Amino acid sequence: LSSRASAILSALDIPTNQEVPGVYDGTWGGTGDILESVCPTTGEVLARVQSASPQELQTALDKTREAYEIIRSVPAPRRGELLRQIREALAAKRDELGALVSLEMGKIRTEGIGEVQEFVDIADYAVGLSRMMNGRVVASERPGHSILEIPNPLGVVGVLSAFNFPVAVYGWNLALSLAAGNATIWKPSNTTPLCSVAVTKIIANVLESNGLPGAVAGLVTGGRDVGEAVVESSSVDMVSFTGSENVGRQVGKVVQARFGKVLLELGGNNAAIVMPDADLELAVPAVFFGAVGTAGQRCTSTRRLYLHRSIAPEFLSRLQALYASLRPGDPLESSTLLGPVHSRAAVGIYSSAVNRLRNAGAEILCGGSAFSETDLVGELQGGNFVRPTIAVPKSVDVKDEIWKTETFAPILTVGVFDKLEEAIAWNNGVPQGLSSSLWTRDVRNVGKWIGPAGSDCGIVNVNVGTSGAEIGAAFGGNKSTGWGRESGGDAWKQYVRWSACTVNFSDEAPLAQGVNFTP
Ligand code: UN1
Repeated sequence: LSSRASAILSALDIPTNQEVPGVYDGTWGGTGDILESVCPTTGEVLARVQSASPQELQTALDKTREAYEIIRSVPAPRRGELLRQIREALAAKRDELGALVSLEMGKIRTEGIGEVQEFVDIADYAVGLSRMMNGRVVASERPGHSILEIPNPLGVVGVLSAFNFPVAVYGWNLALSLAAGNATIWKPSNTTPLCSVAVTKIIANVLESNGLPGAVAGLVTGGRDVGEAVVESSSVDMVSFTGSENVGRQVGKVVQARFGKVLLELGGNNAAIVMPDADLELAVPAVFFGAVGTAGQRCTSTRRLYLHRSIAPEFLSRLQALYASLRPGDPLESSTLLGPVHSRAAVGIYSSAVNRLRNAGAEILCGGSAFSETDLVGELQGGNFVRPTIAVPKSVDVKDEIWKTETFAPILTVGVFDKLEEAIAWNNGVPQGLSSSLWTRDVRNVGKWIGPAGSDCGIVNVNVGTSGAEIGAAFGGNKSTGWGRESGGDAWKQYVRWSACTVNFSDEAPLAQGVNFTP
């Protein structure tokens, strides 16, 4: 193992040069298939992770259920105290974990650390929430009666997370789920197992030192079969899935068929709209970050750019100047803005999307090809680097593949409009509905954009890019994005089972609606 990698793994107590146990249910194990964790920057194999066998998965599910029966009776503010300790433990390893995210996922250092910060933030939020997950008392129509709405714990929450946010998305789920009194079983992406092992170790330490079963926050690494088993298991009360629309559609069907609860965070095909009165000093860098940050691999990445005709040439020339400054680099170097895409497969997805644009007659303003080995120096030659691309198709037809498909790569597709209404129709005309962004200084445009005839996305920003949401508001999207909400806002309400309790304190037992049933 390179010294670069082994320093990062050692700092997080992950064994180097031997197989890494990838299953935790109170004890560590893993006798299933071996998952190779491959560094997207160099191609180096970072570790061989022992995933869950079918038998181990079953045991982990059983132990998670037992752990639920313990954690559900721990008072919510005590669960908040656990979250406070988890928050402290994560913050103490912020840089180390952030570096592991960069190493294994490929995002640049500041974003890797930012992702750990997102977990710290949601843990803070959940500490407060643990004293505020209030139900209510509803007025009864019957004398001497009270109606209580009580948020009780739900059970076992299965979290299936994607490679692109290997820490934060689990964090959003774990924090709310634990505050609500649930046990969680995590099936991370099979290409980022080390991040999940490192995070689980930190949380397990806190649970164990508080005398609680580690299976309150269990981990089962593995491939598709492990994910399917979690989704199909009737002992998983809610499945929270982040990933593609295709897999999400399957997950939704399977969980619905067994009447489980499901929370879906699927594709984004996010647009930024720039009006003639926008402050380009702000808008150009924001679009640059939205489209190129994380090498275009956020659900919230800016994929479509709709420019008003009057500012389009100036906007594009300023944006191209920023693109021209990009150099591929090691995401662990602080000067790097462009890291690799996560996998070889992602390079293929990028290349076919660029070809599709070319075949449709789009003008490629910059980028347009993956970096070949000869373009790269030293150990980066083994990495998955692609050139961020700006493409201008001949016209905008949001029913066309080139506009309506999410490509998880740094490709920005540009269209020119004359009227805001036209741009809003384009924004809304695709199947996905995650994030959207309007750039304007005219309050009348803002009113249109955030109102009933405005953006139909879950995230509707003004003078703020499509990506990089804070944890305080509910995060999620509509339509084929799956309608799920995670993180802040009212998202916690999905992690509980609501009990409507009518209690009679009186000496009479009247029926509702004045019904008389006396013989
Ligand atoms: C994702 O891409 O799956 O808003 C999550 C953002 C981040 C989270 C993205 N806070 O870009």
